[in-house]
Amino acid sequence: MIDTLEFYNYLISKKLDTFYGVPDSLLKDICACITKNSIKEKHIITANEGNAIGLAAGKYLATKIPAVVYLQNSGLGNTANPLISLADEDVYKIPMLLLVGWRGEPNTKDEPQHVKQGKITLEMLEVMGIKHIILTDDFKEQIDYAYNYMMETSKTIALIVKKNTFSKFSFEKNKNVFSLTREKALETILTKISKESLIVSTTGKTSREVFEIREKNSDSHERDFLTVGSMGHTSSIALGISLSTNKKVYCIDGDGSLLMHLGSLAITSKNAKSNYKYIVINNGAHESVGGQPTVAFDLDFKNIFVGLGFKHFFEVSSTEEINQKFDLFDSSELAVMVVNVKEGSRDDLGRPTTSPQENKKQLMEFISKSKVE
Ligand SMILES: Cc1ncc(C[n+]2csc(CCOP(=O)(O)OP(=O)(O)O)c2C)c(N)n1
Repeated sequence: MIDTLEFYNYLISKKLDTFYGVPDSLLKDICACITKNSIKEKHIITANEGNAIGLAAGKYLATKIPAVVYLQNSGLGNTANPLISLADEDVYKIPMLLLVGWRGEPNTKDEPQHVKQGKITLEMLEVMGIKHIILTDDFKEQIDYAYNYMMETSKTIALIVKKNTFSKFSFEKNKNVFSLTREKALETILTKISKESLIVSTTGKTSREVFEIREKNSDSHERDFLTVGSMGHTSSIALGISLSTNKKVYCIDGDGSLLMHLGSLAITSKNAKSNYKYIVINNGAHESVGGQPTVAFDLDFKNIFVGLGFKHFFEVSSTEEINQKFDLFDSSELAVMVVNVKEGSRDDLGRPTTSPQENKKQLMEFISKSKVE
């Protein structure tokens, strides 16, 4: 196991002191260490992983020093375009050090959405012409090697991080002012949604909680689409469904997920019918992967949503407010409800026990069954 602070300090000693990225559960401790020790200008938690590659390119152009870009391997797809068409040796040839959390590593147990990505992670990097090193306790030699490689070749290199690579590192999170939990908010919202309607919930613990609330209430899962992977695309999946059914479709997004592909919401507002309902559970954090902050609490969501073309905006922070405002939200066209919650979740929160394909089958049967009726 690598001492997290020692790893961080070694990077700093090589002048690799600028960090951009999207947090990952396998990188939780190193992300916490970076957040605690880096000044604002040297660490930016980005909207998506491509955003981080762009920043790293800019940093190199201005300083000749590569930046460190951290990401879960799920985010490799988001990096592919700027890595291939910007940083690649056939284009601008801009080096950066990637720190990639290896979810779904072959022969380890992981969730279904990580299995394929885990299998093809090294291959994807190879196809993109990116050398990779599996990070081990010999991290100092590995960082030396990566540093010299970047300096000599001006190419990008990746350090691959397996599960349990870094030692525990905790940081004092900025507590937000809200007292409602995400699970309680979801529980309240779910009671308000008719049994004829559909739910598309976002990546991470939100979908896990939706699943568990259904189990607790002995409800079926046939009305829910759990977006276990493809972070940031929940609103688009919901839009796609809503355009082809008359049922109401409630998208339950997270702040990190909504920020990841914010532009999609402009397309949503222009194309959604009155059956599309958008709910954001806002805890100002990437809570599912360690609680690193997003910029959500610094934003003016009302103006953002109105500017994007949504017609009605509701903001709530308690179960009472959800109960008071839900009916109006529900009957208003192109409406958004932002639900402010505190961070955190139950320690014993489970995971869906049905597979993604079972979930898909049930949902599709539910949609088609009710079309005939
Ligand atoms: C493309 C991509 N990048 C990173 C991740 C890792 N990841 C899973 S959930 C999550 C945080 C989601 O944050 P938010 O939408 O605010 O929901 P919260 O966890 O706070 O409820 C992240 C970063 C991922 N699954 N996919």
